[in-house]
Amino acid sequence: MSIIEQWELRARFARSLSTMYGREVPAYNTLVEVSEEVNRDVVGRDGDRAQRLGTIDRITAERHGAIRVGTPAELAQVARIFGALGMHPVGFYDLREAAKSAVPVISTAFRPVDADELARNPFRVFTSMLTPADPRFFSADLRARLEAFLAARQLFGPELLALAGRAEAEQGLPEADAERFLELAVQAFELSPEPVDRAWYAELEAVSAVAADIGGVRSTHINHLTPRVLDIDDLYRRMTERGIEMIDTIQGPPLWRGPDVLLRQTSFRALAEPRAMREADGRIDTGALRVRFGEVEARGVALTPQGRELYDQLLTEIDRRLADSTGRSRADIAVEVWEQGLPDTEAGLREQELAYFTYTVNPARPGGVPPESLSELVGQGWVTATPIVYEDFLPRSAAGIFQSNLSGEGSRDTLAEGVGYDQDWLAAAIDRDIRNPFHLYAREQADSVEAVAAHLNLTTL
Ligand code: OOG
Ligand code: NI
Repeated sequence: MSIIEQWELRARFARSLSTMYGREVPAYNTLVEVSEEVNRDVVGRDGDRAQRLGTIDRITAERHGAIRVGTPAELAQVARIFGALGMHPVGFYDLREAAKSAVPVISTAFRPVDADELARNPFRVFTSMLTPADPRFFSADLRARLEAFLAARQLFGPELLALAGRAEAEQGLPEADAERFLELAVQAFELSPEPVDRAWYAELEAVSAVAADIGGVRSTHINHLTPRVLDIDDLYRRMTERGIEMIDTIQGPPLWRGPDVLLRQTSFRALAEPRAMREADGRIDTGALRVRFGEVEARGVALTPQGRELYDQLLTEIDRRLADSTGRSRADIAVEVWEQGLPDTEAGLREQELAYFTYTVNPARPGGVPPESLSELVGQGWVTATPIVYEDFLPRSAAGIFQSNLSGEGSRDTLAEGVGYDQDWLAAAIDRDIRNPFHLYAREQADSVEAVAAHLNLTTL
């Protein structure tokens, strides 16, 4: 019997989710359309250079989603569904600590981890879990009612979870089961028509709009789905020209003359969607909630821990200069700081070990005895270095993206002590390892160096 493998389940899931989300949030379709236009234009203009960080086929299909759940048990179930799709938890993000816009959640990203799996379909989901035990956000009384509410709901049915378990154990499913699994999985992330209890929602919203979105309803839903674009500045202009109001900035590194690093993202603000509301007297009204929005992103090369440290220093430096300056734009200052602080070529990033690359032996290499360092091998045409694309997220842009649907400031008690909820706690709660993104990139780079060394008979690389 033929088995639908996990990568294909993942690709199909991403496609079905995209169709469903486009039906629910038509502006998402506009974003996808404009992204495809921009990508076609960039490939037309720059050819192969445009595909240095992924083939156009990969990029056209590439999406990330965001979902939010309420409890460790729910997160463990989500992990099982994503596990079926060959997606594993990578990285830990604590959005409670964000300076400007703290949100009572901790997060990880589910994604493929092997290079060939990423090349087949890189679908990833930024997944957040509410932190009701954090007294900076929730009083003991609210926490107790919230936890009781969450314990009484069921986001994922037994049939879906059983199929997910099987798909993960058997690394795929037969066609009929695969279809059923995908149908149930997509359904689980649709917006529910069930009325929202207005008073309960409002009580949570006073703490945080994200808390209300998660704990104010008895179901979950996909919060946004993000296409990847090759020129995000161009996309921003074109969306604005179409009359879609974007957030003020593109988050992450500035547009500058050097290589794209990490991740740049932007979004439009959440749109009001009609939702049935249950009033205090039991009457059902039509209300509206601003929850879901559109986001788009451009991806660059993955940075090493040293590179990331430098990146964080540069961000701090931008903030410092911005505070000291009068009237200069953040974008201007960012470019200046970048040009002073970061090598403006891939070779520079490589030689200072600021970014990750894979290495392959050049079929048209010179003859004779190869030099014994990677940088000479690349410099003399023996070996080609290709940047490894950043597959993860950035806490600071994530905090900014959460802002896209924060209706109000919410409230956080800045005097109370935060509690627990660190990466080990999260891993134990879902009983799965949470991988360190740096290790994944470093392993990919090291494997390629080893293959080069074996091929060229170099023992010292
Ligand atoms: C997730 C926000 C983070 C990103 O791209 O950084 C995110 C959310 O709004 O649930 O998706
Ligand atoms: Ni996102």
